Amino acid sequence: MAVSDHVDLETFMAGVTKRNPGQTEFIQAVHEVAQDIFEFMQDKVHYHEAQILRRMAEPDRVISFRVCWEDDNHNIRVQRGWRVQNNNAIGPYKGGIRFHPSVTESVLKFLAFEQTFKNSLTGLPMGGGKGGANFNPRGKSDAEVMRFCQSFMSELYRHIGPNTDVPAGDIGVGGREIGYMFGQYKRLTNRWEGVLTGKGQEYGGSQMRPEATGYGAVYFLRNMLRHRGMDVEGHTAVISGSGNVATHAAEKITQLGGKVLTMSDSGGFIHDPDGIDQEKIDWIKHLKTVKRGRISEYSDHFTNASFHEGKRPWDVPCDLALPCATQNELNEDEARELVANGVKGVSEGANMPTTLQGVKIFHDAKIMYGPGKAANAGGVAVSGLEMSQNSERISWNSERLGEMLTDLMEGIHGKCTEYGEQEGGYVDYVKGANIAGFKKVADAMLAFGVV
Ligand code: NDP
Ligand code: 2IT
Repeated sequence: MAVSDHVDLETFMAGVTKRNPGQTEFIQAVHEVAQDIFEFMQDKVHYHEAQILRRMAEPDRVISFRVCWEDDNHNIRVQRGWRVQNNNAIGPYKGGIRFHPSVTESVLKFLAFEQTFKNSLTGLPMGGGKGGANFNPRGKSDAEVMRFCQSFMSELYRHIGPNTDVPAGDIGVGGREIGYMFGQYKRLTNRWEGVLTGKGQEYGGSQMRPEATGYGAVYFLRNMLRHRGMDVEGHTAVISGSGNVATHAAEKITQLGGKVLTMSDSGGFIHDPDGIDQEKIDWIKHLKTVKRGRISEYSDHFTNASFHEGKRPWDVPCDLALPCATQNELNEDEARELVANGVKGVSEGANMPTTLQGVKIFHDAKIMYGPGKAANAGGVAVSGLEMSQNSERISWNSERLGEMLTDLMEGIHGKCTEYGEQEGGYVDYVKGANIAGFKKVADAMLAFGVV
């Protein structure tokens, strides 16, 4: 069959849209990838014939289940849980679990799809998956969170395993939740095995895993800057979010001599013109993980800072921007504002935080823009190393893991430049990440025939 007989991008996307009605986030994520892959596949008839992209955009399976739990007032509560197993061509399904009221099947399908490319980019043998529930941990007691996690795992445990599917944390799922879920898995199966990553250090967790996503996003940013003869030192950074990724990104920016100006949560952002140094970052970590408070409390404590209720931080002038909260948190107008204020580099700690139109603004302005699937891959990469350590029944030290993380991020940057470097030296990191991530999975799928 001639290449010209195959569907074009528009027809392909019309099919995706028709088959996934109302799933806007999933359609957005597929669209972003398909734009680059259709260009890449133009002269590669075997990918078209094998319908590779169509198969990647159809999850291997979507498991949906009821999660019942009892709150502290003895009310029976019902949530919906999911695990989306997108693709296991190159390794067991791997990807986080998100507990947030905004979780839908569309959100988890987009995340599992993105994860497939991200995990491929790491070079480690991991397929793509994602899970979660529309459960809001905010304001819940530890006992309520424990009961929810146990109930969630009472169904999930049938679908996962160290060689099948290895979940980890994401929004609303940190060390506490992983502990409760691992405990329940172990109780149900009577097996101690590396079925989750992001575990505590006492029970098989890896050094550097808590830091890996945020640190990795800054290493990726540093790689982009160095590629253009610049560095992090002396630059100001605007960061959104105040969770695991945001606080560790802030920590690494500070360690490398940059100055962090903002952090946020869903209530608004704080702006500290003096810079958010290590002591203040430690204060935020305590606020968020121990007190489980709100970022607005920062400006009550550090009185030089201001709190901007209901706002996002993108109009604060900066050299570097790191969206580290959630999807579609940086739109076209905000991208334009960042460019107008002279932003040099954008590195996405979050998954798909910039809208498609926002990405276009960055590209048109030739801003260094590292998409989440490349920039935040350090987290899942160290998860992959946690799996290796669990299999070997050994623990590596943080120095070794820190070096491996910097090497992994450099490797991902190299793959992006290999496929994304344009005439004149500008690197289209989206294209580079999409093509490099696609190629490995696609070639594995070709090897398997029609399955
Ligand atoms: P956390 O739960 O630790 O923190 C999430 C942060 O984002 C909180 O400050 C939260 O504020 C904020 N946030 C969440 N949802 C929204 C929203 N709808 N609007 C505004 N703010 C919001 O999660 P992580 O730090 O782990 O995850 C942050 C991002 O990084 C996500 O996109 C995740 O997918 C991505 N990521 C995480 C990895 C990891 O290893 N943890 C790996 C790779 C990517 P609030 O408390 O008000 O909800
Ligand atoms: O989006 C992500 O890469 C994560 N939430 C981490 C996944 C993992 O398996 O560590």
